[in-house]
Amino acid sequence: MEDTPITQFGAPDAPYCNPETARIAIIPAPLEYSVCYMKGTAQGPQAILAASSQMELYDEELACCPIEAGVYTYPVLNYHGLDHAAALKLTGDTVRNVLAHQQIPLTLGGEHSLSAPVIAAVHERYPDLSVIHIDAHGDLRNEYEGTPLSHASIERRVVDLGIPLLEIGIRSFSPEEAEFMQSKPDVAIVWAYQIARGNASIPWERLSKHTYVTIDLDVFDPGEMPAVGTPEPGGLHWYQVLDLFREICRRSEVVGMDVVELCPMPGQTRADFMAAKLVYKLIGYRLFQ
Ligand SMILES: [Mn+2]
Repeated sequence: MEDTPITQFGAPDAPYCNPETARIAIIPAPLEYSVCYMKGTAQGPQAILAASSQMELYDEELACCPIEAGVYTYPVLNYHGLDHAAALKLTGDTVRNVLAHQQIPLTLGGEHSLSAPVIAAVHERYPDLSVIHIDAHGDLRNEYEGTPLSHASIERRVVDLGIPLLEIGIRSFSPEEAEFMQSKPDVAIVWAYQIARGNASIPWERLSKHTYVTIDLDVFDPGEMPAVGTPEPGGLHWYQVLDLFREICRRSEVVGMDVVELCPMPGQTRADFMAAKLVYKLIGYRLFQ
C-alpha cells in the first residue's frame, strides 16, 4: 500500500469532501474475520481509495461530475482488538451516525458479513426497506463454519428481520439454501444463467419505496474481476451490473449501499480500478439519473 494512505474517495484536495454538506458518506470497513478461501479483504477499502485518486471525475454518461454533490469519506474503521461481533457492532453504529446526518451510507468492504449490521441499521430508519443482493452466492445459510455472523449467512440475517429480499446474479447455492428457499417464497432469486441467456425476468414489483443495495464484487465474471476471495465462473459483465443498478435507482430510492469483498492481488490493479469506478458510477446513478 501507499506510504501516505488516501483518505478521501476521488478528490483528495477538492471542496466536495465536506462532512457537513456531503450527500454520500463513504465508510471504509476493512473487515476480515470469516473469509474462508483467500485472505486479503482487509486491504480492499484502501485499494479502492487509492485507485479512486487516479480516476477521472467527469461522468460522460451523466454529463456531470457526480462528486460535486458532496462525497465525504469517513476515517477507516479501526477493528483492532475487536472480535467479530464487536467489529460488526462498530460498523452498524457508524452507519446509524451517518443516517442521523441525513447522508447516504456507502460502505466499502471488507468481507460481506459487514452488510448484516449495516442493513439492520438502515432498516431501523426505513422500516419499509427492501434489500437487493447482487452476488454470485446466495449467502442464505443459517450459519457457516460455526457462526451465524459469517459472510455466507448475511442474507439469512436479513430474512430473519422480515425484510423483503431480491437476489440477482446467483450461481453458487448450497443444498441447505435450496431447501430453505422452498419454505421462503418471499425471497426472490434471479439466477446468473437467466441473465446470461437473456431470459431473466426481474420482479421489480417486490421493491419497496426504500431500497438497500449490496454488491459483492464476485457477482462479476472472474475474467473481469479476478480479485475476490471466492470467484465463480459465468458472472455478470460491467454494463449489465451498471444497468441493473441504474434501473433500481429509477424504481426505488436507494438509501444505503455497499461494495464488498475486494481482495487486492499483486499485479491485478485493474480490479482495484474497476471497484473504484463501480463505486463512482453508483454515486452518479444514485444522485443524477
Ligand atoms: Mn459472494
